[in-house]
Amino acid sequence: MSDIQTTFVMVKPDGVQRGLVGEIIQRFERKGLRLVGLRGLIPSEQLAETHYEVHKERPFYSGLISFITSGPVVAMAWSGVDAISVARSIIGPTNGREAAPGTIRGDYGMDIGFNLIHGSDGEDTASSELALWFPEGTMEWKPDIEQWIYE
Ligand code: DAT
Ligand code: MG
Repeated sequence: MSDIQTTFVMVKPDGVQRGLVGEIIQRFERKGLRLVGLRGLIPSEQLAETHYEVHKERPFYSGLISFITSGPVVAMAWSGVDAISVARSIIGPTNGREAAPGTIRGDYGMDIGFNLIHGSDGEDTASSELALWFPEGTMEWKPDIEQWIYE
């Protein structure tokens, strides 16, 4: 077993407001990913701006920052083999109308901005986002059931 990664996933304010936190967590758990961090918070402007710094020049940036800071989010860290791409495939593409059924955005989303959930898009963003949202680190543990997840 190789390439264990940890990725940052966040249920956005629309997902929390719509009562989808449990449903979303369940999809990651059932897939076999390991929950190593979980935190609920209303993000500060500074946190949101750092998180979305790469989009600073985009026309949707200020709307994105007001959306993300508008209410509670649930920040999570998930580990597993290739966890970054596995999480992105559970989440689906950015626009909910284009995302395939079976993905979170495809099953619950109709919009590009209100798209319920964030997932890191690569190793560099995963490590910077984890450091940003989990400054005290994540949980080191190995579930007993993992002997039945990976051969
Ligand atoms: P993703 O969240 O799929 O990685 P992204 O990194 O390109 O997508 O964009 C970050 C977020 O910004 C995205 O989840 C929703 C918002 N966003 C992206 N493109 C947008 C657009 N054209 N109009 C409005 N919001 C947009
Ligand atoms: Mg992105």
